[in-house]
Amino acid sequence: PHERVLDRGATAVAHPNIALIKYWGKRDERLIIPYVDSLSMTLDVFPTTTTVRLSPAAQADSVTLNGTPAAGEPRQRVIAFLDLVRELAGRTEPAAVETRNSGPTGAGVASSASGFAALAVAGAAAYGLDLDPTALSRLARRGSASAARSIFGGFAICHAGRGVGAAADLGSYAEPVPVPEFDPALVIALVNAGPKAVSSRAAMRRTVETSPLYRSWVISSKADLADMRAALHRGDLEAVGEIAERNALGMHATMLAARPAVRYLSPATLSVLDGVLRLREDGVPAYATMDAGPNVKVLCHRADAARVAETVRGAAPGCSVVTARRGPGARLRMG
Ligand code: 2P0
Repeated sequence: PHERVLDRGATAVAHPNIALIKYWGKRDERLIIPYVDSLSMTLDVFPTTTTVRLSPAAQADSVTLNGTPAAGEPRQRVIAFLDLVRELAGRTEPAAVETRNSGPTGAGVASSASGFAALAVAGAAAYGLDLDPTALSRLARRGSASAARSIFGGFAICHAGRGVGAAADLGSYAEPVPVPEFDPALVIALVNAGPKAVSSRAAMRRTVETSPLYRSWVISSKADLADMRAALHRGDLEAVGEIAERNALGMHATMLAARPAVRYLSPATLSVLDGVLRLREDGVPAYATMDAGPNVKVLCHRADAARVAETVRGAAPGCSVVTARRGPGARLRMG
């Protein structure tokens, strides 16, 4: 089996996840340790497929993103991640990485979550590391904290961990939140699928360093998480949605208060939010969440998804709408 891995490499598929309780801000930038716990739903759309092939004869790693050689920051992040995998595996060979996103890249639809989850699974397999899901999640976190959650399907909680250094690293990983009966829809309104103006990494740093609202959000986020866990276990979509919406708006408020302000929300975002309010006034439970970009994800019952999608389209003409539901965890693709 080892020879086959060398020949054909290892291919993994991972899906993005959307946080209902957000991660925003790192207390350790090198180890990527979040300030807050987060909780997400892994989606069944926009998978990333990544192949890692060892190339012992090459001088350096090569990285291809959607068929084009990667350069600059994205390439550096993949190489730094491979260095970490090699260190864990006690190996030194360079690798060729080929990755494909079926969704938009860098647009606040969690391409780094699916990307680093797929790279963790494929990289570990290619270098012969035998890691359990917890260790894979911890490893994926070193690429992007949100990637720790995409190792798992359905709902997952990512622990921020305690302490510093090795203790923090050990304690910061995701695990499933088993609520098999809870199977809502997430209607994604892509109001702008282009890459974001400010990377979430830079925006988080600025928020932590300059926003007077950041500490309050961290405190309220703890309460939101406790409420969210209870609501999920009850299968209470209205409570889950309400908590997710307030947590996301609070996160954006911390960014708006940063100096200078980080504003990801656009006029089209606000139009969709108005549409979501109208749906609720009409008795349709629908709740919005937004990440590091203007796109809106609307949580609703699956039976209401078509109505929600129609409202969203009307609110932001020209946007593309994709309806997702809970999806699978990251896995190796055989053959
Ligand atoms: C999340 N986001 O919980 C939050 C909410 C965006 C808003 O995680 O710096 O790509 O690589 O750890 O995970 C996006 O940031 O950031 C993100 P890094 P990541 O989904």
